[in-house]
Amino acid sequence: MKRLLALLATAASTVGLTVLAGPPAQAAAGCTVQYTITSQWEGGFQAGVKITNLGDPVSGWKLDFTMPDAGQKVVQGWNATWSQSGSKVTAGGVDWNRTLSTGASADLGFVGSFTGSNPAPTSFALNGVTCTGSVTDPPTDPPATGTPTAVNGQLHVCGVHLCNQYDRPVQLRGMSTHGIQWFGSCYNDASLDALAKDWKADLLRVAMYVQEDGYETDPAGFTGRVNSLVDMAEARGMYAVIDFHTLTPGDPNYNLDRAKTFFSSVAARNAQKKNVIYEIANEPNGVSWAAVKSYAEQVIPVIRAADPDAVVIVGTRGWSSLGVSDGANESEVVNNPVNATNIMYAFHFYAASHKDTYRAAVSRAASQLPLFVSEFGTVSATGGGAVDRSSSIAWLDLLDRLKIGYANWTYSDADEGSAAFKPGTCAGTDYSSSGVLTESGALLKSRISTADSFPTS
Ligand code: IDC
Repeated sequence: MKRLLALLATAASTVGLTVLAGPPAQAAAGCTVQYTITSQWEGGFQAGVKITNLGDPVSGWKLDFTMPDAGQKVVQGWNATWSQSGSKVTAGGVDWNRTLSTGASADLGFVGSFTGSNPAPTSFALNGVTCTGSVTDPPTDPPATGTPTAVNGQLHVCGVHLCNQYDRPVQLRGMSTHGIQWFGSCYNDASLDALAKDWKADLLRVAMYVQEDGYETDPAGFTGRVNSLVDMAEARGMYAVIDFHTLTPGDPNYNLDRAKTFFSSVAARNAQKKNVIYEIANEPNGVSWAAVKSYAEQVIPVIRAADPDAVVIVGTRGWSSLGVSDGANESEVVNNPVNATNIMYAFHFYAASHKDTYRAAVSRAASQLPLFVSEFGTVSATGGGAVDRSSSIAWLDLLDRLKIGYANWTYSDADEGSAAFKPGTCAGTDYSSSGVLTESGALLKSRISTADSFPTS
């Protein structure tokens, strides 16, 4: 129930929202509608609309709903006739789905554009009968056998490791998105297929910036976009790290209220899924460990209330360097850990900038703290410059040896050395050939695509 209320409170932000109507007497009428933003990019999006008829059979139907934001427009739809007048959208049944027996569904969808925010519509009417009522969890798709999530199931922290459903340590290897507010077009079915099948990645980190035109400008739209990427990773058997990408300002407490709102929503919505890991603050900087710990101890309970068993990653001081970039070290965390269980601490590095001192800190800390490298680059800390091959390889060898999971910055075509794809790649459809990879992308693909050896007993 708590979950339902949380979802209702953020209904406008929820994708995969299902609305139920109780059938009146006489001709039974009622419906559920599930509206899912399946992908979103700058100014555009794709939505799936699933109608289920709960009433008497119909031999023709019209679905009406209102776009919440004046700038939202249907551009082109499928599996229905689509029209829009002002903010009112009407979809009508076509030959192959005009007849809906009781319990039958029709799947339609459209490509849309938007100018301001892109919230999901909250109310739908089928043949004039409003579909209102309770909100239920979105369906969870069982992952294909043999995929990382199918083999490992729900993860948990065991000692200093991340463990799978057999309580055995696993190392997850994958990629981080770039800021989804800028590179949304890079995350689509083709690119995620390539990540799962060609790269054989175990995880996708979803970097949702909070500032820099990110979450704070459109909480509902970004929440929906993150949820849809969680679903896309789940469908391919990959874990999804939901990264609340705080960066500037460096004090995560600046975003404490936003974090509580965001995580209560995504944790409720994704509670039944086994593929979600929550990363509550990307890179605290210019702030004490005590302040970061205080933030964590306020945000983690919000997640636990909705999704009790998920692993949470806590950022560390000095841009998630365990304090090293601020002249401290891991002892400040070891001596004053976050008061919570089933958590890991983030360590981030950029191979051309962070070398032996940082590797020494990780080597020491790894026997005392559960660590997760939720972001690293092969280049300098600016995200640009040349790939430092020898430092990158030294780091990756160390992480493999210590069984520390990682996500590389970035699975994108940004015009900077850290991007895995050459500029322009995301405007096309090829994410698989070697010709689209940068030097960094080729190095990471070669490391990530080697066989996993996940223990199964
Ligand atoms: C960088 C991006 C760059 C963007 C900049 C500012 O690569 O395109 O202009 O952020 O938002 C981090 C951060 C990550 C940085 C990355 C490289 O988590 O957001 O991305 N980096 O500078 N920490 C260390 C390096």
